[in-house]
Parts: sequence; C-alpha cells; structure tokens
Amino acid sequence: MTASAGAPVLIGNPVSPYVRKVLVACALKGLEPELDPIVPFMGSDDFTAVSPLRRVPVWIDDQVTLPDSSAILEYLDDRYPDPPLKPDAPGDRARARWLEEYADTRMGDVFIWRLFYQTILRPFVWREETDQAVVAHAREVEGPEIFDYLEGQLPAEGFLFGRLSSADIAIAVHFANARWSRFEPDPARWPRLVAWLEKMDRETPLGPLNRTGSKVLKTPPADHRALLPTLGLGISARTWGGRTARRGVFGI
Ligand SMILES: N[C@@H](CCC(=O)N[C@@H](CS)C(=O)NCC(=O)O)C(=O)O
Repeated sequence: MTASAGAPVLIGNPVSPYVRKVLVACALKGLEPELDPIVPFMGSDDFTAVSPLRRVPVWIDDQVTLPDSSAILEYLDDRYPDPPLKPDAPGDRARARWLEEYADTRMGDVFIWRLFYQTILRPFVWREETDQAVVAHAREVEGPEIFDYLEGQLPAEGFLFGRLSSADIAIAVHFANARWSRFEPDPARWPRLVAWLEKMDRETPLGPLNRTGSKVLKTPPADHRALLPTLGLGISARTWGGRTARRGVFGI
C-alpha cells in the first residue's frame, strides 16, 4: 500500500531512537516528512496493515510503505543519494551495515527493552512496576559491555568512517533514551565514546532532535500533535494511532 502523493509520512514520535534515526537522515537529505507521532503500543487496527510487527517507524510515500528504520535509510539513500549515508569502500560499507545491525538489535535490547522500557514505558503505559533486577543488570553488566565494544570500534577522533554514516546515526540515537533512563557512559572509562557522542550532538541534526524528543517525552500524548509544529516538524492529516495500548507481536 502506498499512501501519499504529497509529502512522505513518517509514523512514530521522536522519543523513539529509530524514529530519530530516520529524522536525522531526512534532515541531512533535506526531506521534510509529515509525522504521525503515535506512541508505541498505541497503534489502531489500521496500523497492523502498514507495520505487521506493530512497530515504529513506518515510512509511507508515493513508492513504498516501509516499517523498519534500516530499510528506510537504505531506501532514502538509493532515492536521494546526496549526501550518502554509507562510506565508499566495500569493507567500510560492510562494517557500517554490521554496526547499524548491532545498534538496532543489541543496543535496542539493552537501552530500549531493558532500561527505557522498564523505567519509563512499563510504569507509564502499562501501569506495572519496574523490574529492578533487569535494570540493575543492564546498568552494571550489559550497558558497560556495549560501551567497551563501541570504545574499541571508534576512531581516536572524528566519525566512524571519516564522514558521517548510518552507523554513527544508528548507534548514537540510543544514548538519549539511555540518558532519559538515567544511564550515561563515564568519560573517564570510555573517553572515545563520550567525545564522539559530544561531536554527534554538536555537529549533526541529532542534537536538536534529541532535544525535541526530550520535550515530547515531557508532554502528554494528547498534546503531541500540537507540540511538534512548534518544534519545526510537520504533522500528517491522517493518524494510525488508537485509543488503547496493546501488547506488541513479541508479547512485550
Ligand atoms: N528494527 C526496528 C525496531 C523498531 C522498534 O523496536 N520500535 C519500537 C519503538 S522504539 C516499537 O515500535 N515498539 C513497539 C512494539 O514492539 O510493540 C527498526 O529499526 O525500525
């Protein structure tokens, strides 16, 4: 199904790291999608038709409906190649794909499904108690393992592959959600990681988008559609949002 002959639509709100990932790519390429800022788990019945896993982001334009951030970035890079989001050399391109996959899956597991889910979504969406053992394990074991791995992958300075790439974006987006869950890398233990994060915040569209996400997080969902245009983001006429939360297809 393709929906819009006009501006592309991006379903999802900027609190989601995967939605910010797509918004960073759009900002770099000069694209201005209209947002349908639904809260995860709050999609309508129609949402399943565009996102069979009932996850955001979903990109809808005159050519495709795509329910996955990496597929969306590949598509945007094919259709709007300037500036490219992948490095040039085959080895670098392969490593960029791997790091993006690592960010989407493992960093998503730990920073979204353990920390952010347990500390913010679980109490506020499901009215359930945080599982403190899960949070402690993420903070003490799993998060530091991720930081160690990234510290070994990052260069002494600059972006991962010289110019900014989809791998930098996919990794960096998770850190705002970790920070909102009160978890940040210590610069004394992970100096490259922290210096690179500061560069991402300072020199790429991620910095302003993280601040947008932070404002959305502090705003009741009913007011998100009114808030986002005041922060420079367009809103779609149609919504795929529903009135009640329902468990995702993975049972979370
Ligand atoms: N691999 C997907 C992951 C997307 C994802 O996990 N989105 C979360 C929000 S941050 C979601 O929609 N969760 C609701 C659910 O799983 O039911 C991507 O890269 O787009």
